[in-house]
Amino acid sequence: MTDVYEPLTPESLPARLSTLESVSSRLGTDHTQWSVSEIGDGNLNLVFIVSGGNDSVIVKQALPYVRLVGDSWPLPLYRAFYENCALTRQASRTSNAVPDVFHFDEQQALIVMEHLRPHVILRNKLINGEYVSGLGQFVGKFCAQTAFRGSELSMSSADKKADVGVFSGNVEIPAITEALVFTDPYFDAEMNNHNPLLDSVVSSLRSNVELKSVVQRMLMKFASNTETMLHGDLHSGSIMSTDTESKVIDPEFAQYGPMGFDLGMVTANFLMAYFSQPAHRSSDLDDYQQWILDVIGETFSAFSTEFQRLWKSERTGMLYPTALFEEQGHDSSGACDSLLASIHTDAMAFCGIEMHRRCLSLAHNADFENIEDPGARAPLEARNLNMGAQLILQASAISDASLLIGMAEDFNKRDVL
Ligand code: SR1
Ligand code: MG
Repeated sequence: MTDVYEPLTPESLPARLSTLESVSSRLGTDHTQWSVSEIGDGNLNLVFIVSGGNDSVIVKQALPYVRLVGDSWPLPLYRAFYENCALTRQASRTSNAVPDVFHFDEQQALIVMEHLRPHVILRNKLINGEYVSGLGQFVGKFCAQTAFRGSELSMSSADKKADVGVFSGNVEIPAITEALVFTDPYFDAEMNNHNPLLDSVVSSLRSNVELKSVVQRMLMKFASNTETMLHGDLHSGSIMSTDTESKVIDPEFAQYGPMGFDLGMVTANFLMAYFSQPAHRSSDLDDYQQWILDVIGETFSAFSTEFQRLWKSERTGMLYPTALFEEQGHDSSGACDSLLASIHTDAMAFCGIEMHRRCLSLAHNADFENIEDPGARAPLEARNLNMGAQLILQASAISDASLLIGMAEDFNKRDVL
């Protein structure tokens, strides 16, 4: 492959990747027999499925700009390096939860990885009303394992600080989140868009100084608090599922940040799936919405259970050392519960912020956007926006998942517009 970065095309890909043993050993050595389709429907990258023989791989290549916007918004290719770092770390911190990486080419900003089959993007399953067994358990465990094992609860201080150093070179990707998630939703930023029927709700959110202050406080935590390596963009488009198995993909927004961030983001996406359901189905609406709420409950329960298990069995880092607790005959479970409570509070506020940005900022989600009639969409988005505000403003009062679920049920009945 040439040294100079060049975006792949379906036509150029087979010849350009033909010398990679990790690919030809799977697809066959005659690259003229491979077939390629570009399937990237995300906001940033090229993604190809390459098939040959009885096998297939995914080839993901970064573009030097934001695909969603075009070359007026340049974005460094080095983000592929961080995605590869994140995939490697997640693979070692979880079991069977992320795709295998077969090859990484830094120059070409390209990762060849396992083609997850027959998995599909979870967001599409949620829009279609499909059930995924074990989803909450999987997500909660993934968040707990990555949060715990990427922190100084588990890692040595030197290793963790060195890794924070590695990720500190990544500036532009966190800057996207800092702007699109935490800042733009709360003023009339250039790239924003929202349903005009929501004007009154949006104007009330944007004039709430207390709300903006809390969101900026959460941004400060996000930007300055290096508790653990985050996935950084854990929404239902970053999870692929069959009816019985799920995997997490796309960690290109990985950075060090607060432990409650991924948990809050993914919960927001479950809640948006929940609020958007009345426009996607009628006959089984109640059952399906209840299932989504059950998934949220299971996610939080699995997070706590796994975190507490790791606390007891893998607390080998600098923080809360056993020398200070167990070896003194002191029970540390209260310290663990108190840490879990503060993670939960952060997660509630991050959840509310993500619920806002997906209706107000640049990158909306299909749960709402697929509802073509703005008049049908607006009341559902308004429930979502108003619950988001309450989560941000009352984060510490929503001290367990049952309160969160009760709040969602309450907002789901409200006629806001
Ligand atoms: C310009 S990138 C917009 C969004 O896409 C990614 O998936 C992240 O969620 C980002 O905020
Ligand atoms: Mg993504």
